[in-house]
Amino acid sequence: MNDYNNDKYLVTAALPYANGPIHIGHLAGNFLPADIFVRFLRLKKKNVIFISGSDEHGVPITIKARQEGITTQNFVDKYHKLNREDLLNFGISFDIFSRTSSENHKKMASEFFEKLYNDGLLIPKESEQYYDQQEHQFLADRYIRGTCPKCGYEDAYGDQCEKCGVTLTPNELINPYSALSNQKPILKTTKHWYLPLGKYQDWLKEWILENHKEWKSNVYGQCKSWLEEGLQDRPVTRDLDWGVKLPLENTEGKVLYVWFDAPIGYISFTKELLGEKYKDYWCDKNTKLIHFIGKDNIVFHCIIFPVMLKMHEGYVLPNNIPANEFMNLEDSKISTSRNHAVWLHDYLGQYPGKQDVLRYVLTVNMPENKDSNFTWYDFKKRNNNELVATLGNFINRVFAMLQKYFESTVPECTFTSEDLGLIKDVNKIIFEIGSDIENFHFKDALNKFMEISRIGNKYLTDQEPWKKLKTDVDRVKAILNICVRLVYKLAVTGSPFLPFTSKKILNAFGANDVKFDDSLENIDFCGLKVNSIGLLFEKID
Ligand code: B3M
Ligand code: ZN
Repeated sequence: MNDYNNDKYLVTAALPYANGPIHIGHLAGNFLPADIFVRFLRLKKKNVIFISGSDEHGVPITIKARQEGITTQNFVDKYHKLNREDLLNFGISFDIFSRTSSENHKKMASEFFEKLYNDGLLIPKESEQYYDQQEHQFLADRYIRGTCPKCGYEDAYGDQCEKCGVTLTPNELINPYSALSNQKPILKTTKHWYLPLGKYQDWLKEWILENHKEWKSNVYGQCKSWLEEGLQDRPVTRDLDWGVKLPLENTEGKVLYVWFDAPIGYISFTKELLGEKYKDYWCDKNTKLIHFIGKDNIVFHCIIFPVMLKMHEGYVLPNNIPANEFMNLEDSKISTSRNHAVWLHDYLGQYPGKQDVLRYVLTVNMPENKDSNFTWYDFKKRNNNELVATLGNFINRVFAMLQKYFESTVPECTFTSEDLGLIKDVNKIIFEIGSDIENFHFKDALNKFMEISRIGNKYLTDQEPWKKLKTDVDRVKAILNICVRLVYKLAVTGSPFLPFTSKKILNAFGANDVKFDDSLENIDFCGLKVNSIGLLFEKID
């Protein structure tokens, strides 16, 4: 057997923070591309698993829980449940969607840290950091406010002044105060463990800049500029009481930094899914590890996590990290705090059963190479002109004629050379759709998919079967036979994008085990009586 047959895909979607509901930006940037890719691989009968879950640690979660007046655990329980349901409702076909507050995860993250520690790879350093005496806790940079040394703005953050944009460190602020208690913080010595990123700089340069030139240009470009600027060592522990406790003596009140434990979630969730067989994926060089993420996560997935994996040894490194840019809403940035977002559960409340419409519009506008924009105007227009008038129209026309002329039974026929030409053209398009998806060009793939329904509509219009019923019924048989094949292929090829619609169509054929690669001339439904499908899409005003 050659290597190709041993290929295994381990696909991950970035773990959403369990601190608010999921919106269209999460779907368009992260979950949809991952889901389309995975569904495609399954159609190609590849060995693939799809992993994600909630990211439940980090300072912001503790602050928000406090604001809501509930325990941090109750807070993440609430959003984990909600987000999981929302994503499953939209057909995101995870093999597992777990969570980082689980004991399984904490154990693996803690052992991961322990191994690096025992191998002497982490660097301990003492430093002075701001401490809030009233709240009894060290303050993350974002929670220290004060006067900007550059422009005098009084409410600058410890990491950046929002007014003049300068980047800061907390001790540069004049008159610092705690955002938790409004009190003046004191400086206190604390010890943390650092990842020696600088030591891996040359290795990273070779691994990414030399060996992964095929990565998307937005990803490659960001890595290049990080690597050219030079990497600083990064602390992977924090003073906090929420997170994965350190497996070391006398470290009470310290936990792993959220960005250290979260990516280990990809491994721990795989283990939760497969038991010891998780090693078949994580520890086998034939595995293609692919991380779907948004652009703000590039450095963590392309630089920090690979360094962690390399230091740990025994695990595969990511093969590709096809990060997306951001999706805006009505021309301005999606913002949870300003409530400027389309939340998935709100959408389903307003448009029940219309998951595929949103999946379609988000994919057509996917921020693959630059930021993109979602508008309700475009949503309605695409629904009405593309899903209803083009795709739905073709499929419903074919089913209606089949019922009217042949009692819903697919007729036997012989093809003309023109028919065979059409079959050849469509096979070519389907092949291209496959390679577009393999190369993460989801928008192109979806546009080509729609092209098939345009071809189908045009074929019907040109052939006018309704005029030939009395004079040349054999011809009508051939036309409908071809159209039925097209409908079936649309259902198969479209299933990664529009899984709900595709399922309705495939049910009409009684088909369940479908393959991407069946070519049009080989699928033959002669004599099959198809069930009715109902209306696939409806106009939205
Ligand atoms: N939770 C950040 C985010 O949602 C973070 C991703 C973790 S992936 C390991 O943007
Ligand atoms: Zn300033």
